[in-house]
Amino acid sequence: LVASLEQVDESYIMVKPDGVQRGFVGEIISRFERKGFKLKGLKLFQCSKELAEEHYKELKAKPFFPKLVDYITSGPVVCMAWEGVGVVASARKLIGSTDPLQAEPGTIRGDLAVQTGRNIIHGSDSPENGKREIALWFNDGELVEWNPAQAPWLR
Ligand code: 3AN
Repeated sequence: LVASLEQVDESYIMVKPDGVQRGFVGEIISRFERKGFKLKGLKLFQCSKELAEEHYKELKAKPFFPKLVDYITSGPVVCMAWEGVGVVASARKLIGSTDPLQAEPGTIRGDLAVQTGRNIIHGSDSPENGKREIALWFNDGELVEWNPAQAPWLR
């Protein structure tokens, strides 16, 4: 299998407060499951201002930074760690462009969102940031190593 020789990555995926409030948690999880990635961590979480600022520290100088922090802390988010071959790049395709009006139909943002400042989901932009963000949002013990191929009830 060619795929088994390729890099297994991790991506930090987060349903933002508007995605939670609009009831898209199940649909978003489903899209990643159906694609074939493996869930390693999952929690509903109220993010502090400090954590939001750390997560988005590369955007600190942007004029929209304070609004971005207010948005992400405005209600609970759903934090997810997904693992798989090419998961970072693939997740960004599933998610679609940052501006939902530019996102293709069939993508999460293309199907479900309108505004950049309310774009319902986050996905890591590089494998390095995937690792950094998962370590930032999850504590030790909240991530599970498991093998979906072990399905004793099918034997
Ligand atoms: P993405 O989330 O697609 O990786 P980034 O990393 O460029 O996009 O931006 C991070 C987040 O900052 C976006 N998800 C969005 O919530 C917010 N953002 C980016 N650009 C703008 C903007 N022009 N106005 C308001 N919020 C923005």
